[in-house]
Amino acid sequence: KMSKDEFILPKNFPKLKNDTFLRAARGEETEHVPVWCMRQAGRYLPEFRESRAGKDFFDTCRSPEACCELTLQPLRRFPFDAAIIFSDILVVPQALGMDVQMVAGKGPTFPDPLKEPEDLQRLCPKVDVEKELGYVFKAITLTRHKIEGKVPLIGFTGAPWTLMSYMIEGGGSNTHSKAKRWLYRHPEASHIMLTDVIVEYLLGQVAAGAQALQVFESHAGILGPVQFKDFSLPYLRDIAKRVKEKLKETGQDVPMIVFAKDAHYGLEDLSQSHYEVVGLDWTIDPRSARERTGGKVSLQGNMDPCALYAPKDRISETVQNMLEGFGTRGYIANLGHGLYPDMDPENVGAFVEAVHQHSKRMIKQI
Ligand code: 1CP
Repeated sequence: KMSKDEFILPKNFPKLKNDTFLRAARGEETEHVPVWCMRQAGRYLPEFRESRAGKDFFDTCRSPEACCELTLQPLRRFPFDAAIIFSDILVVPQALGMDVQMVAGKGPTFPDPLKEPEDLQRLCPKVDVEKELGYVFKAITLTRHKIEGKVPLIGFTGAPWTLMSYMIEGGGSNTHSKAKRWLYRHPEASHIMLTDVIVEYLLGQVAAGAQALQVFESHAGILGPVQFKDFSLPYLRDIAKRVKEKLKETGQDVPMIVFAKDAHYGLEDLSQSHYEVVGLDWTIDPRSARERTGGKVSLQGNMDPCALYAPKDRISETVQNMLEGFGTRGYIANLGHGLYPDMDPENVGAFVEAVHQHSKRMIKQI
């Protein structure tokens, strides 16, 4: 039995028992298609709502024990093939010195967002990532111990454009017109230096025990192809390239996933951007995604989350079609975006089971 102190050191981790997710990320053979869900640790689970009740969201993010418990909850219910650490992309703007609060019924809110390029001077020019985000690293280390090698643990970050858009917009938005106004009015002040912090943050997560990394460019879709090429793609590439180079120096190899939501036009480019896996939203047809990425990467996604509102037999049918579209090799099943709070956990279970059952059968027949 380990003492409490040993759980905080990123060494002597339990041996990984199910590496299906990691093999699929690298395009290797598997016995079944691995599956996990974005927002699998979330409000659709009653035990999640109970754990979170009455507690501030970012206080929860700062507690390694709470993050560990929330990360493990979905694994107790469903045979997911990966876990994602409970945290949020907005801890990075906080580390840069911005105030971010989670307002009930409204979502993340920046009381004092960036309004003009002068405001960039408010951002901390040289973030001490270990000091500001060390609590995430501690959560990862503790969780990697407590997960007992059941499945790999995924670390994550928001991409520069998505983070910048929140920092300007001040919260969620339908039009993102404040953030886009900034891009059109101040293109020269739109290349704000988030990449260094993000690279260091991802490397810190790996050092702490993360076994894969996902970069969320959740607001890619509101950019057109031209702005995507200017303000998103170069940073996505730079991040993966720099993280990979650094890891290589120490002989480490951690698969990276890029999820640029609604970025149809960027699919070819994304498949040549140093990521092993490209995550897809549900508006992309699996077969055409395969054609356009030409076997260069593994694919992840992309069932419409709302398909989980259907009865279980229809979920199973939808999964079957999705598997036939993607094929079973170099594929990680997931939703095209996160689970919603009103979803029935039983249907999430049906989704996971359908992926495993259908894919096992399909792989045996090959
Ligand atoms: O109190 C609560 O529980 C609030 C709901 C919630 C949760 C469960 C928020 C607020 N964040 C999270 C956790 C979270 N966020 C995780 C870990 C859990 C898991 O995935 O299993 C992850 C990976 C994120 C990442 C995240 N946060 C993204 C990228 C993914 C995506 O959805 O595109 C984004 C955009 C955010 C911002 C955010 N945090 C929370 C909300 C409601 C939002 C979206 C706000 C908006 O734009 O309207």
